[in-house]
Amino acid sequence: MILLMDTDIGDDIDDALALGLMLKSDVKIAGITTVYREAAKRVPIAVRLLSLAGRNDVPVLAGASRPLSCEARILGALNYGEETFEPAIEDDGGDAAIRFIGDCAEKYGKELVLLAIGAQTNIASAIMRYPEKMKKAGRIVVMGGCFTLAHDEWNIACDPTAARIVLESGLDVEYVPWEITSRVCIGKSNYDYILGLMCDGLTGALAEMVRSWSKRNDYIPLLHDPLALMYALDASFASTCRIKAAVVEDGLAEGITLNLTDGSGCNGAAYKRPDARTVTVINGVDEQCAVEEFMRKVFNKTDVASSAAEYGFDTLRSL
Ligand SMILES: [Ca+2]
Repeated sequence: MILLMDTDIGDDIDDALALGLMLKSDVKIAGITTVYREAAKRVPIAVRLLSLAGRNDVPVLAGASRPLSCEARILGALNYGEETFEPAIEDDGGDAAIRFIGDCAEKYGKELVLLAIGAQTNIASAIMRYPEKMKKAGRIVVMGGCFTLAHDEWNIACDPTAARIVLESGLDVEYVPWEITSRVCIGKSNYDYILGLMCDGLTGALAEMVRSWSKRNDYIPLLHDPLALMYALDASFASTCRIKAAVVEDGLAEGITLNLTDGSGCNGAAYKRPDARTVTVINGVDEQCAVEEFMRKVFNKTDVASSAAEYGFDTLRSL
């Protein structure tokens, strides 16, 4: 397996945490591409974390800032990592990053796992521009979608057209959806532990980014993107099911992912969608196990002060 992470690092803190987890995991890394508004400004944040891990060999490319189908939802500053914004990276509209994704698919073939933890603009663009190369790729693991509620999950809603193109691509697409990831919270005691962590290197930089992010956000980090990485690394980490799914690209339900397994849409939408595709969706994970593994690997925290009760989770659920 060799991973290519496509990320909107710089908004929610979970991308930085996923990158930290990837750097502390024993996995080959093909490269990192950034996506969504201010894609070029996201690059130095990733470069800094790679550098602290001694991984200057990993290429980082600025992808597309503009979605295929709509305007970027937020304008203005990113949420953390300002100290890394200079020097500015040239913004080529994502051309080099999209070409890089296609080239990696050709070079690594089925070994390549594309980890899509932002809007899917770059990956959809690569599928459109380099269809023959992209057919050679292995899995596409997407953090995104919601298949039990009529909820326009962020990564899908930021570029519904891109999400539709990826879903309909015929490639091996697996979804780690919002209704599962949003229940994997690090918990108050782990959060306080990270906020108080003063150390050097990658771990210290991640703690500093969490502190910077925490000044603008009043909720405890959820491990959306790290969970997608954990599943990409070890599919036995979560239970899965196969469903028929579609993306609503426009109109009032724009950005909603439909579960059409029963023919009507069990997340409340009675759509007939000939464009539905059968995809793999995570439908259960041991949240406490995920949080503990994350804290151990990324923040070297071996004593587990948190409890399942603190997270407020049930354990498994089914679609
Ligand atoms: Ca993300």
